[in-house]
Amino acid sequence: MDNNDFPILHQKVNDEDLVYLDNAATTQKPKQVVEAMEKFYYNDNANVHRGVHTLAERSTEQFEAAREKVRKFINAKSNKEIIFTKGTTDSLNMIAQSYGENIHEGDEIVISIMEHHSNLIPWQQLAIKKHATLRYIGLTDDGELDMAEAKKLINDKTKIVSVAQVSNVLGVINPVKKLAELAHAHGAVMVVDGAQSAPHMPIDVQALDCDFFAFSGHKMLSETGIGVLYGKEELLNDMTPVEYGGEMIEFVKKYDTTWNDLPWKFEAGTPNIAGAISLGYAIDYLNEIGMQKIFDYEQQIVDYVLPKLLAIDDLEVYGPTDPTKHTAVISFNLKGLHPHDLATGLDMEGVAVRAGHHCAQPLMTYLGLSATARASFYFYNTLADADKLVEAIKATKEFFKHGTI
Ligand code: C6P
Repeated sequence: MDNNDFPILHQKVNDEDLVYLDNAATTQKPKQVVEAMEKFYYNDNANVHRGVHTLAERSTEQFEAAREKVRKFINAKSNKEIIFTKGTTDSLNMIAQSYGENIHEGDEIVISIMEHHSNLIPWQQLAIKKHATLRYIGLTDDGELDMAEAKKLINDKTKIVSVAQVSNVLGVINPVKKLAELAHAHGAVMVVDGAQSAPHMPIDVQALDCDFFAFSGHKMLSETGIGVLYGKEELLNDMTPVEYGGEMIEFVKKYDTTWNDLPWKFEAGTPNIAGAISLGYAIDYLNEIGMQKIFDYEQQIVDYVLPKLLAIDDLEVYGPTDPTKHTAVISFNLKGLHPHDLATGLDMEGVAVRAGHHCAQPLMTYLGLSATARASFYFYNTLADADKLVEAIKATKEFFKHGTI
């Protein structure tokens, strides 16, 4: 696929052509999104929902049009179900704090051991506060979610199940639709952390039948500081806001306040207007290519690169070994080398990967690791980038063995 819309990718780093493989952390932004932002700021910028002047109307129109684009992108029923947030972290915290009011002593919350801290700490802290129990679904030997264990753990005491659709470490796709069925059979709600799935595959929240879905704009071509919380209208209607201020009110009296309609009830203060509009343009860009096409293309990269990585002596690759079960987020370690040294070695070759615990420390502990290196691809990466990754790992291995490349 074409990467000519991404000027940042066409540069040298450490005298090598840049190969950007840190897309799970954040993606690059195409000219179309950056230029649309420039156009918005140069022509239309004003606060939303407040003014009656022309710029305020233009700004509000574009902001609400972006909401409609998001609605279509995830196939929500209504715009009332699309709340703009700061990102996945903000969305998940909002659910835990607001829907969390329904949790009482003795209730259970089920998550998985592969969760990002953003989909773990909010539930852990809620469980502590409410004297509820937090339970973890473990992994199979092949690094997949252990559905047999999930079936045992989810029971009538379970009130919330919250799992990532794609792991940011193992790259595995989790069967969130099946988990939603299990959750609903026991009267629990299903929360999906879509941070690593929404940018890479078609999302249909009605088909998944999840109750809440969270994702971030910056992992799908848009700006930082903008994200989405989808929630079923009937649930959001019954929930109380966790942030108070402008925008989210209907009427404020001295000693009482009534809330605005959905979705604004959950959008206190001036929102990230340009961010939301930028997300709308990012969605236009992704739709132009097609989400299924993006998913299929990235799977081709996995089919190509995963066996090559698995074939490198002393390289330990985590997550499923079957490429059909692995998305283009691939974590690995070179035996005897700290992942930070590996990532630094790769950077010397122009290959940008992330190294660390990837905000998934309980998973690291579970796997007996302190950290991994991680390559994560997007549609603008190529098979040549995959080759460069493999060559750079081999070169780094040689360098640390012999002190020379
Ligand atoms: N993971 C990564 O390099 P925010 O930071 O709010 O946009 O997204 C949080 C988040 C939640 N869930 C999953 C599965 C994620 O991968 C992330 C972000 C980045 O893996 C930054 S730690």
